[in-house]
Amino acid sequence: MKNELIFKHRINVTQPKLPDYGMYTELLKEVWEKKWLTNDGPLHERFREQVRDMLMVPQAELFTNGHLALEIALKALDLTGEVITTPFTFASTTHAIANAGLKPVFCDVDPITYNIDATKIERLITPDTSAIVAVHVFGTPCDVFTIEAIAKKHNLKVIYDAAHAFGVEINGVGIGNFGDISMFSLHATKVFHSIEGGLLTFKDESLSPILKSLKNFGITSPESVDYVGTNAKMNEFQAAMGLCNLETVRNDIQMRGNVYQAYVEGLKDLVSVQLLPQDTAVKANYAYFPIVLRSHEMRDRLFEVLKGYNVFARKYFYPLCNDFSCYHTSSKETPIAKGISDNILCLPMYADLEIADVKQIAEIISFELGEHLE
Ligand code: T4K
Repeated sequence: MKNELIFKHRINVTQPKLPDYGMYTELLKEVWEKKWLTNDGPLHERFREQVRDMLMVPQAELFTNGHLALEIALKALDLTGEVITTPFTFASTTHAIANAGLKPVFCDVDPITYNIDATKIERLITPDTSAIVAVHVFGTPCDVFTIEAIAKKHNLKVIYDAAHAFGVEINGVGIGNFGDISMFSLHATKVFHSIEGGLLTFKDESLSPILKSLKNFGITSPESVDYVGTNAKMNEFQAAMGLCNLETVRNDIQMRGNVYQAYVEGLKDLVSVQLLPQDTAVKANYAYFPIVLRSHEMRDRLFEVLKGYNVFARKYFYPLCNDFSCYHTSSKETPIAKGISDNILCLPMYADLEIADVKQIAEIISFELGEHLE
C-alpha cells in the first residue's frame, strides 16, 4: 500500500446525480396542488413525452423500475418456449425471462464488447425459440444489424435490455429504435435516473395499450381485465425527478466522458489491463468503466486492495447468470463470458467524480499491479 494514495473519503462504484433541490420541490408543489400522486399523473405524462423526444424514439412507456418493464415487454410480445440471451448481465435480465415463463438459453459473448456474440446465436435456435434478449452491456451497443438479420430470417422477436444505454446512439440513431422493444433502467445508479424507474421504447403503436394495461393489473376498461397484469406504474415523485434530471443529462454525459478520458489516459499503457474500445460510429454514454485483468487472482486481489485505499469497485458481472444455482445451468457452454466475468472489475464512474481522483485511482492500480510508470 502507498499511504499517500489512500483517499480520505469513500469512493463508491457510482453516485447518483441529484438535481437542484429547489427545482425538484418546485415540481412537487404541483403534486400537492393537484393531489395526484400516481396512476398516469400530469408529471408522468410530461416526463414520458420529454424522455421520448430525448431518446429520439417513436413510442415510450414508463414503469416503476426497469426489471418489471422488461418482464412486461416479454409478456406483451406473447413469447413462448426458449429465449436466446447472454449470461454476462445483471440478474434482472435472466430473471425477467424466467418470470415471464420462458426458458433462457445462454449464448456466449464477444471477447471485445462483452455483448452477446451474434455469430453464435443461430446454432442455438430450435423450433421452440421465440426471441433474442440481448443486453447493451455497459452501454456498448450489440451488433444490432446482424441480430436483426437473424431475427428476420427465423421470425424471432428481439428485445434489448438497454438498462445501461440511456442516450447512446449508433450513427445518430437512438439506440431505443432497434429491435421490437428496448428497456432502459432509470435506477438511481444509472447515467440518468428517476430514483427508481423503467422505460420501454418501441415502434409498433399497437403495443402501447397492452403495455399500459399490463403495468396496471391487466385492466383494459372500468369493467374488463384482459391480461394477468401486475402493478408497475411510475409515480409522480419519480417523474418529477426524471424531469429535473433531463435538464442536465447531456452535460452529465459530457462530464462522464471527461472521467472516461482521464481513466484511459491513466491506464492505457498497463499491459495487465484490457479496456473497452470506443467505436467512432457510437455516441457513448460512459455508463461504466470496466477493466479486464489478466487473471482471476489478479482481479480479486485488486478488488480487495482497492478497498484499503477507500475505493469500492464492483465485480459487475460476477458470477455469470448461467452459474446461478437457481438456473441449474453452467458457464461451461460460454467460456468467453466466463473468462470476462472471472477477471472483470468496474471502477468508480459518475459525473461528479473529480478528475484528480480518477488520476489517483489509476495511479493506485498501476502501483498495485507493479506497473508503476515513472
Ligand atoms: N438489466 C440490467 C443489465 C441491469 O444492470 C439492471 C440493473 C436491470 C436490468 C434492472 O433495472 P432496475 O430494475 O434496477 O431499474 C445496482 C442497481 O440497483 C441496478 O439497478 C443495476 N442494474 C445494477 C448493475 O447495479 P447493486 O446491487 O449493485 O446496487 P447497490 O445498492 O450495491 O449500489 C451500487 C452502488 O451505488 C453502491 O456503491 C452505492 C451506490 N449508491 C446506490 C444507491 C441505490 C448510492 O450512492 N446511492 C444510492 O441511492 O445493483
